[in-house]
Amino acid sequence: MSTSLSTEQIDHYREQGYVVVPQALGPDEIKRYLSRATAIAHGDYPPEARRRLVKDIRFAKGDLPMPADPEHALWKMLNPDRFDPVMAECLHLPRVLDAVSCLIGEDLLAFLLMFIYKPPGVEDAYHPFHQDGAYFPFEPLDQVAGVWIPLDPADADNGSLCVVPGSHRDAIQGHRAIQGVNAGAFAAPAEDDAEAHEKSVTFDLDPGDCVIFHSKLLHRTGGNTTQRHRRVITLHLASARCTPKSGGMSEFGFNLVRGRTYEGCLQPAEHLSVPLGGQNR
Ligand SMILES: O=C(O)CCC(=O)C(=O)O
Repeated sequence: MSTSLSTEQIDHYREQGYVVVPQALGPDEIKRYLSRATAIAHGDYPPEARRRLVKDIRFAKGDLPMPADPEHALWKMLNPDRFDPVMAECLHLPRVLDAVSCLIGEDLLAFLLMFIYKPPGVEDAYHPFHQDGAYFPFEPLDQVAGVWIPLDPADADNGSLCVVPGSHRDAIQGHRAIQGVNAGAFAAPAEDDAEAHEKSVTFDLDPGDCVIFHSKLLHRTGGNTTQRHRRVITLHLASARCTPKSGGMSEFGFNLVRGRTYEGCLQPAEHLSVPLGGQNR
């Protein structure tokens, strides 16, 4: 068992549904992933990866003029590990895996890596309250955690992560689409609940800090009222003891990143992520 989290941190996760791990990434790693993301945003990717670069809805629909810098128009890179070996390293960040293994066990499947932007100056680019577990057809959700790692200083003004402590004990709520919000960013009823907003906590984070949160925890991010970037790496991890509730698992592309698999449980998808250092660009 990894001992990277203290008993107090583990208890905090169990009670509140999240824990903050300061400086999970160092300055060199931050620089490496930021500069790689910038290169990708400026066109350094294979043609088949184009659909994985998703613009913020306001730029995609032409409601806002395209900024001079294409990186300022992006909402996210979806599973960049599937086309880029540098981004694929983010599935294996050692301090992140050490910490997550203290919470959901030593056998870990990583899935749904995203590099998410909050475009500078786009004040209404909010992502409403939701529970990630609403998207996941496997169980138990207590054995699934998300990680959110800003690579820029993140605060309430540029769209940092905001959570409702303790909400991971609630059931998964019905989620719905909201007009004007990025496609697929569904909202839980809590988005319209003043009490949920009052109870919520917004993190002030330094680059490289990591929030690990339970897959049922209600969370959201606000818009970016600043001209600063807010770029984050997000990743989800499931215990390899989780079992599928239905078919259609292949879209998740599980990667075994620690430990072993179990018969009848979630299985890694072969050859989805490019091998580390294994591709010429
Ligand atoms: O970083 C963001 O803006 C939102 C991330 C998030 O909550 C998600 O992708 O589920």
